[in-house]
Amino acid sequence: MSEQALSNENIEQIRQEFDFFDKDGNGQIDLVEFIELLTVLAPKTKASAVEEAFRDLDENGDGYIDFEEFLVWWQTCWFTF
Ligand SMILES: [Ca+2]
Ligand SMILES: [Ca+2]
Repeated sequence: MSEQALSNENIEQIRQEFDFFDKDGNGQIDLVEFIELLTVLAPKTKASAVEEAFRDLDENGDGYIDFEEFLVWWQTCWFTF
């Protein structure tokens, strides 16, 4: 997807973050896991904003964030919170 913008090391690092927040290890971050993630990354984020961000992230609308969706978000959006 955006491999030219990220080195393999960066992707590896993001993968580790993803795995860390994917508590049950099913390869997807659900809303509960996402809330925990945001609580760490952006403690002041409001619950309503978290849910909105989750919907933004979940591009294919299946109710889970997979690694591809996470990667896009990591590069573009998370620091705007
Ligand atoms: Ca999970
Ligand atoms: Ca999804």
